[in-house]
Amino acid sequence: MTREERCAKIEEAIKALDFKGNYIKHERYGNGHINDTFLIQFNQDDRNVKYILQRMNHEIFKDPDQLMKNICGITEFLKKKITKSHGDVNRETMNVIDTKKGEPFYKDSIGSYWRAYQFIEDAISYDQVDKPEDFYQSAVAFGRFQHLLSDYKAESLYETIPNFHNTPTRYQTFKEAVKKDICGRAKNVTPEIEFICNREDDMKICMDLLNKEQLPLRVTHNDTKLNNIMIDNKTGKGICVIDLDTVMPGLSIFDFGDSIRFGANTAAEDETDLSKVSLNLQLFELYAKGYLEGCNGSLTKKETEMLPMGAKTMALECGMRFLTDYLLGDTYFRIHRENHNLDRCRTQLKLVEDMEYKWDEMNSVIKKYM
Ligand code: ADP
Ligand code: GN1
Ligand code: MG
Repeated sequence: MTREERCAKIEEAIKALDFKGNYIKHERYGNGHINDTFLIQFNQDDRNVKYILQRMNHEIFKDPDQLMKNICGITEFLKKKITKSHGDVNRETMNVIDTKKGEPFYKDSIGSYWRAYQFIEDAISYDQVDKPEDFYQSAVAFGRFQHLLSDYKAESLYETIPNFHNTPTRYQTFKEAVKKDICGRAKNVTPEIEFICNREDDMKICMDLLNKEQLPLRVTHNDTKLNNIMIDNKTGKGICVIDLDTVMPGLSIFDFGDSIRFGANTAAEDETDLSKVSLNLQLFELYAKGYLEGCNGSLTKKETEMLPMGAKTMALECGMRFLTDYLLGDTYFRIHRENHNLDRCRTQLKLVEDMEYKWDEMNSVIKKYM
């Protein structure tokens, strides 16, 4: 699609959605790997009002109707709780903007799906940890999110991506990608393939505990990267959990783990100098403290004990997903350079290696909070 064609589609979506005021401009926004995100500006009574407009990734999220039902259900539920505790419903949860016809999303003339949210002002989402305090506050906010949704009807949620964090299923998909090797890239990544295959047994541990009912199925976010939290500019608190596309039944230890693999890494997710990649144990502890505080006693003893395994499993799974996408020709995660998915895979596997090296220390940290 040319730039002009894309702009025309954005403008079609803007016309269909129930924004107030006069449209000024739009620009690409954020660093998400999945959706196309735009900042939209309007003039309302001489005030500049912003919205977030997203073209949902329909290749990945097959059923936008079910996805938006999940999001509307969750945000309405959160709004009731926030109102009860005298919070600000405009900033502490996402607010979906309906279309002029009252639908929560718009399907354009070429079959793309669009949805919009109120823009959360005076807050920022970080792509890496600059101040440990921000990471701690994100932990409290993700923990609180878990706690607030602990009485949400999990069975009412659609599985927006089936088997999203089913690590053994991901492993099967990975092995098929290696076997088919449709791009002829497997020969470049023999050590990475071997590293993953050597850890087949580790991948089953958390899902086995779920199947044996030793870990509870909860309503989880499933994509708890630091940049999916808005941090308030004034108070420094994690004000709002965003990117709700993958809220589904899942494991709390995976929400914990996904945050760790992203935020407690001493390097960026796509760092090419692997000597910079390691697990920062201080950040690991800070996040564990914040997450448990936010959960406010709602995690079981077993869940708490398994937090390190949640972190290792998420790093391993994510590394395997990046490598699968590299082998399949980079069709899932948005890439910005050649071998981007391979670079991302390598940081995750290096992180797994470092977690294995620091395994006893990780477990000792968690014991302090049990
Ligand atoms: P993706 O699924 O591609 O990661 P996100 O929903 O996380 O997309 O959005 C991408 C980025 O856009 C976020 O990291 C955040 O910076 C910004 N963003 C998303 N929603 C809002 C919002 N309601 N208010 C302010 N910024 C937002
Ligand atoms: C994607 O959408 P975003 O950028 O927040 C992905 C996550 C991965 C992450 C890796 C729906 O998250 O599962 O952990 O990239 N989201 C989806 O950075 O697949
Ligand atoms: Mg995101």
